[in-house]
Amino acid sequence: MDSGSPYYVPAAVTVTAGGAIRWENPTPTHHTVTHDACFEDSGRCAFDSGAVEPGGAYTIPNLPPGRYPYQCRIHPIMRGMIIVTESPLLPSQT
Ligand SMILES: [Cu+2]
Repeated sequence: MDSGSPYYVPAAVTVTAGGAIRWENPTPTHHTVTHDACFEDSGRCAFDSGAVEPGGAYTIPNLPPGRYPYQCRIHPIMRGMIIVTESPLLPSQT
């Protein structure tokens, strides 16, 4: 979450399975980090922070590999993407 614009920063992030993912909220207003599937009745809701207070943070311990588009319940124009990969990226030169 960025302090100056109503967007998540960075908008998209790639992490390795097993790692924690942490959001900080440096803005003066509440925000949420809500997996898009939480807006469906699919039972695939992976994470929903609830309202994160100004100066607060939200951490997901880990996620299974996959792509996780997410948004803010309070500001639907705020959207981001988490990509969780199976294993650490290999060096390009081997
Ligand atoms: Cu928001």
